[in-house]
Amino acid sequence: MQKKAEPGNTQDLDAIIIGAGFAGLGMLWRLREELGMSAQVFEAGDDVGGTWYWNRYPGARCDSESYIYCLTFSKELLQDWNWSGKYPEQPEILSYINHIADRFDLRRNIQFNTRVASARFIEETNRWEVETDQGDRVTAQYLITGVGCISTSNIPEIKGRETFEGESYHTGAWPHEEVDFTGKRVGIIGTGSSGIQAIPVIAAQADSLTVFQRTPQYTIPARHGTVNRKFLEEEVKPNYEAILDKARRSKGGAPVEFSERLAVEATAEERKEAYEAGWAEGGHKFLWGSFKDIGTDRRANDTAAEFIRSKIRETVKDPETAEKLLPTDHPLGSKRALIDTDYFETYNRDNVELVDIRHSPIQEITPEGIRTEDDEHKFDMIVFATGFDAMTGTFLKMDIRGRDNLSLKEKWAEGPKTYLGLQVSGFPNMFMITGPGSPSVLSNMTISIEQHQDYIRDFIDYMRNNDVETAEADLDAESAWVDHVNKVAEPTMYMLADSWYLGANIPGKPRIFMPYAGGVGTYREKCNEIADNGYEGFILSGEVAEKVT
Ligand code: N01
Repeated sequence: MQKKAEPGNTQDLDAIIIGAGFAGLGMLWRLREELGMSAQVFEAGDDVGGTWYWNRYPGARCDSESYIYCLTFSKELLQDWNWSGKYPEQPEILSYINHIADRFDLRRNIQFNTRVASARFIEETNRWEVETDQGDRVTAQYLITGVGCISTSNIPEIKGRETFEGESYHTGAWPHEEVDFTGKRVGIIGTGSSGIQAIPVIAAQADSLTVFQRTPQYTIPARHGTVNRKFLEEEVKPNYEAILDKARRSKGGAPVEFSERLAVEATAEERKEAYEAGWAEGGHKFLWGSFKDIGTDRRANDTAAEFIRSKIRETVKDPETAEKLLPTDHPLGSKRALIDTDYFETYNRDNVELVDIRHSPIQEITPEGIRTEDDEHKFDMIVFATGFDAMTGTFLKMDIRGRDNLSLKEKWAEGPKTYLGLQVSGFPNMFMITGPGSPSVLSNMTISIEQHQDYIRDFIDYMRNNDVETAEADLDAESAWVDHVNKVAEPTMYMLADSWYLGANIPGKPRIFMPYAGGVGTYREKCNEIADNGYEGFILSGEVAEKVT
């Protein structure tokens, strides 16, 4: 019988899972309950939650609507759980994840406060040997990563950073105790998804807030509020299966109908009407509900971008501040699409100042604050909303080695190479939940996570039923997939901005578009077709690729 999860483990298991967020928890349940396997989860935090355990900054919430941001493996859970907000807020998502862990008795196979330090594929036994920072040494046939795509926070190397004498926080590693901004002078660096959520909330509490902005953003009002109970009870719950089916076949993992109209064919009045309606309704519908060519035709994109700039000018009272907030150097949607609550309105507050660090770069952090080329700003607190070493950072912090002792770091030296974002050639029986090369961060994450969990479960089940000991991405299939991922991204707006999708936020990181931009529906079909063809592109049972780099 599998022992209870405790430090110092030396067990031999069927599977080791890294991470106890949505990905690791759903995987554990499937392997344990559906395949009857022994599985152990290692989790660095002291509780479940993953992304939602670490990202506790003020204003944190998900911008997939709550009714579709959920795990669906239990029909009862789907029916029982009641979200309170239109968009799920971080504390409620964390309660939801805790509820899942308790309801399905998942904690007994999770060892908390434990980081995987290394994972090595032992060719003699075809097993993975995993060592943790708590002295565990565990082996398993399968290694499954549920480490999240945006989980290694990035604090830029700014001169003097260590000298600051006040409090400082990164949004992605927020303390569990409440951070009180009352009466404080706060500086915040970064205006991505995290920054634009945190800024209005901090501004409402702090004595003063100074925002250091490098790239102005397009953001659309979320129009967040309480959930529409009638919609939930009468339209969603009785029809959950059909709604989920639509989400799974869609482009972004949400059950929505994209507009069929082209902005380039519409009149100026028609465009204005559509954009005004999208702005008033709020959320990402502004993009998918207005015109279908915003993401593909720069001329169409320019019309939507100009509309947002007009809204910024209209909202922000001080023309100089408004001008600094106008995004002009990248198309709409080329960085992560943003939705907000009172973001631009916040710049009308007397206690908020915007510093454009493109024109007055940060020179250093001093014991008392931040010095830019033009000014010295004194703070009690600095908040880094400066993002993550996304998609690959967390993998590369661990020493993962496949055949011939090849490290993942060497294998990915020029950027991540995967087959379907699920496997890496030379790393047999290692499966990644939402790895680079899958739609992951370009989709509603729970839909993508569960697609991978189901796929990995079915793959392992197939292996067990067919006496397959190892499954490993074929190098040619992997190269073809990497080429395909690049080709699909090439004509999109994503290639026209310096974003974390391209690794552009981390100095020295290879500039490669990491997620798959073909859409979750297309991707799912491709994965299913591969499974139907006997897991085409995977080498099954012992046949070994000659070259793995
Ligand atoms: O990080 P980001 P994030 N000096 O990388 C700036 C998900 N998420 O934590 O744009 C000065 O987007 C950087 O400037 P620039 C979501 O997928 C989802 O906000 O690179 N500034 C940018 O303004 C999201 O995309 C949700 O020029 C520096 C900011 O810091 C992802 O997480 C909520 C700098 C970083 O923005 C990451 O979002 C939150 C430097 N050296 C997060 N380095 C929801 O679902 C970076 N910046 C709602």
